[in-house]
Amino acid sequence: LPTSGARFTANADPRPVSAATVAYVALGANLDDPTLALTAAVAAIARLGPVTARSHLYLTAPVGGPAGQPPYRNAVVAWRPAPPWATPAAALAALLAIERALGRQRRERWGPRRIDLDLLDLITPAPAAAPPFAPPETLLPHPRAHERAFVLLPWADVAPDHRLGPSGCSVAALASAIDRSGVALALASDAARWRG
Ligand code: PH2
Ligand code: MG
Ligand code: MG
Repeated sequence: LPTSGARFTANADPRPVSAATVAYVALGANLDDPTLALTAAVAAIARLGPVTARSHLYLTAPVGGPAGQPPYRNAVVAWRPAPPWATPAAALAALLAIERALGRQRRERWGPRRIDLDLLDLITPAPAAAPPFAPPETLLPHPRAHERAFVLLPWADVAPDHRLGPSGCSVAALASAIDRSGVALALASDAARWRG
């Protein structure tokens, strides 16, 4: 991936052409038809910039939340948000809008949901200055990603060498060290619907 900062075109247009922004999005669902929800979410995300990689589909035991909720489907995609979505705040707003369009209803924290789209990280070649006070949702990388096998395993499918923070561990290293009980590849029939 290009990381060398702004490039300049050789033509007459003097405006800088910034190298692509890359975002990683975690998808989760455990109500109705979770695989359909994840597939629909990827289609919606792809309308706002190319989805360049998608992980395997995982079947995962719920972590936290009320007892007895159904198992989750989880996945991670790499996304190149087009301007104006190529900032953390705009990408997050776009993902929340897609959640709402797909029928997400927020009842209780970590409760069952039709779709959950979490921005794991967003890498911009020339990042804008960080706002001095950012709400927790915009903290990147996502503050709980490194402790969740249902995030790290699919993330390692699409971006094993991505590092969480400038001097942080790679996604692959974190994934290989985490307890992966409760996280399995989805069955083939389910995975085939995800691959499309
Ligand atoms: N999301 C949560 C809380 N618990 N458990 C699994 N297995 N998968 C999730 O996506 C998930 C969860 C909060 O967003
Ligand atoms: Mg979540
Ligand atoms: Mg969420």
